[in-house]
Amino acid sequence: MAEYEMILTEVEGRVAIIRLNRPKALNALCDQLMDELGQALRGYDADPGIAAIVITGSEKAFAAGADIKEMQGRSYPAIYLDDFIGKRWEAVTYVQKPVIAAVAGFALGGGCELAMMCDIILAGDNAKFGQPEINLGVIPGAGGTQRLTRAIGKSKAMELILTGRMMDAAEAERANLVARVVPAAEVVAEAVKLGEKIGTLSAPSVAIAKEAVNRAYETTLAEGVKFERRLFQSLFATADQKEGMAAFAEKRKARFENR
Ligand code: CO8
Repeated sequence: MAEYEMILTEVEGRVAIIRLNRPKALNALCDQLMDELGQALRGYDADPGIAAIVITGSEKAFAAGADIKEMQGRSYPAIYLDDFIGKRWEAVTYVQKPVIAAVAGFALGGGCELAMMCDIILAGDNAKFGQPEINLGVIPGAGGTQRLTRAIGKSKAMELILTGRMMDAAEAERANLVARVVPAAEVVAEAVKLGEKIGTLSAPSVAIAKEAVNRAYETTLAEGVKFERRLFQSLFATADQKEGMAAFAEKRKARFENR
């Protein structure tokens, strides 16, 4: 197992938990932390013993954004030419397995953007989401203007992004940014439970379902529906489809073998 300084990793059953761990900086997402996160994600994605990945922070902060102090002095040519900065932030979007963000406390700026790159957001009841970059003389730079707008709609996204206002967990649930709100102390356990539930199902179906849902963001309805139909048809090549449907007909629990 790799040695990390800014994240903690553990495995519960078939669920990997990656905990962002820079408590003194409210988990500000500096380059090293994002590199370690990417490395851990790639490792768990390739590990057949892992069914789902949970990303979390502390009870005070999921992450208070990109590291402002690290960014502060960068020049335009330097930040433009270092395209790796952008690539480093995209690691979550390349993971095939389900990634669940368990958010307690602040999820601001890049922290909110990181949560939105995950497949499901579970919020602790103390969670606060926002894109406060406008207060720093910039705008969101890791997908916030795009993913927040798709998640909660234009008017509310504009209000949050143009003013930097934070939204609490209840408002985030009403706005459909998060799947569910649970007590903050239980958010990781709930996310693990969710990951374990997904882990009992057929891994090819889960990965393909994730791919199909994500396609909804990228294409027209007609193309998306066609894409879904092809993926649906392709699942009839799996043993898990035969097992799943036989188990239903025989009134027993399916035993998926992920093939
Ligand atoms: N970066 C660096 N340090 C931070 C950050 C941050 N984003 N957030 C908090 N810290 C540090 C503080 O400087 C402080 O450090 P120190 O003790 O050394 O002074 C420590 O964490 C604790 O913070 P506070 O004392 O401020 O704690 P409070 O409880 O008073 O306030 C807040 C909590 C409201 C969360 C406050 O810390 C805050 O406003 N933080 C900044 C939030 C913010 O503006 N986030 C957006 C950052 S910009 C961004 O995310 C752009 C992403 C684009 C990425 C593009 C890549 C291609």
